[in-house]
Amino acid sequence: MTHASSAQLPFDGSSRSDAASPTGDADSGQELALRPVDGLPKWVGGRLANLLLRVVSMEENLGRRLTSMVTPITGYYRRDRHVHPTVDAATYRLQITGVHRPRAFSLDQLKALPFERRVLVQECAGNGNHLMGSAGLLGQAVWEGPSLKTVLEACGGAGPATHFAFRGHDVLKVAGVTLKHGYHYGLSLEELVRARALIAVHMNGEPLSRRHGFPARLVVPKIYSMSHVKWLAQIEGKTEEHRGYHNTWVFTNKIKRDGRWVRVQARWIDLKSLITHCRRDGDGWLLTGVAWGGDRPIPHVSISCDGGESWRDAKVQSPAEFFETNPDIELPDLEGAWSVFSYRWTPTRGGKHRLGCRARDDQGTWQDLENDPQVHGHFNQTRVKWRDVIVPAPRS
Ligand SMILES: Nc1nc2c(c(=O)[nH]1)N[C@H]1C(S)=C(S)[C@@H](COP(=O)(O)O)O[C@H]1N2
Ligand SMILES: [Mo]
Repeated sequence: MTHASSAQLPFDGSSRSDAASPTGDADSGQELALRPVDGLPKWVGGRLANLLLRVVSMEENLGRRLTSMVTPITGYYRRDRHVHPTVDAATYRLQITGVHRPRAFSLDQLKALPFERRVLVQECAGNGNHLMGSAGLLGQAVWEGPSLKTVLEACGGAGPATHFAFRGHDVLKVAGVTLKHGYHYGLSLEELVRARALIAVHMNGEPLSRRHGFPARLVVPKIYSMSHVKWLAQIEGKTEEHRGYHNTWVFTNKIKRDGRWVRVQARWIDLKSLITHCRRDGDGWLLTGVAWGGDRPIPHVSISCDGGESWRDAKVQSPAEFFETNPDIELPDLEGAWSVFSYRWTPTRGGKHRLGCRARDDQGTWQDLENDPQVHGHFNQTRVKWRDVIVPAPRS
């Protein structure tokens, strides 16, 4: 159990991704833009799209950063409700209520508990939805901090609590009047145990930045990040489900069951993949990207460069393979981490091509090609994300 060892991690893994390149010269030049086929209309250019996202307090991760095992903090996606509180580390307290022995933790007390060190996909539940198409609301960082289990044990256990609500310090007050209460989200104890949730105080070996929830946030591996409450102020043990607004209304889909549409909450991250780069590689192109599936390892990714008519195998590197080839790094817990993939492509003609990737998990389940017609909503959209590229005429 170390607190500082992750400082040696190759956080800017940009050079790492080339380890997967057959020729190794993928970084040497040209890169083609990958244009989402779904989502915002084409006339909404990249800048305008980013501006529109800012209006709802959302910043996407740039594709560039999503090829390596660890996504750099600068530019890491962000999503919240416009309020970024400045929390004083010296007076910070994390209140735990509704448990066996309710108590408060100072930041130092949290830091004195044994840490876990985990690398995992963090993804907004609305990532890659049909409205936006861009799919940049995800990243993979190294998180460190005490597990929720450790924190609860320091309170003598969960006591009567079967559910927990997590509340943030992002209260909006104007002239002493509360205009907005802090963000809150609830999960059952069973879900939190299954996910092995943690109270993160470090991201990529550094104290959390303000935008990512300084000084402490909840991180729930394999569950969508609406539950990863930033600027964590309170953990409230409850004897029934938390029926907050974000749980009940916001992050929900409608699913058709026995002929009736019922509302269900976004929860576990499903099987997905994304091509993030198309770079010059000798006389062809190197496609690279990431593939993930909650707790399911992804040993296989197929690529189509013709809009789905034919599929070929990509070369996949599992997170374990990546970290094992970096012997100076202490192996983190990798449950819920993505695989990276690469595929060398030599198109026979120039012009527009439609690229897609499709992950298959270790049980043989394939990522969806289409949206399920029995599901309506913006969350957990798993189907293949098509991208158009304009390729220059092949060199002869
Ligand atoms: N306190 C607080 N926590 C929050 C939110 C928020 O608005 N306030 N937004 C949630 C949502 S919807 C997402 S997707 C993640 C984004 O985490 P990030 O901004 O660190 O990437 O934070 C979650 N935690
Ligand atoms: Mo989100």
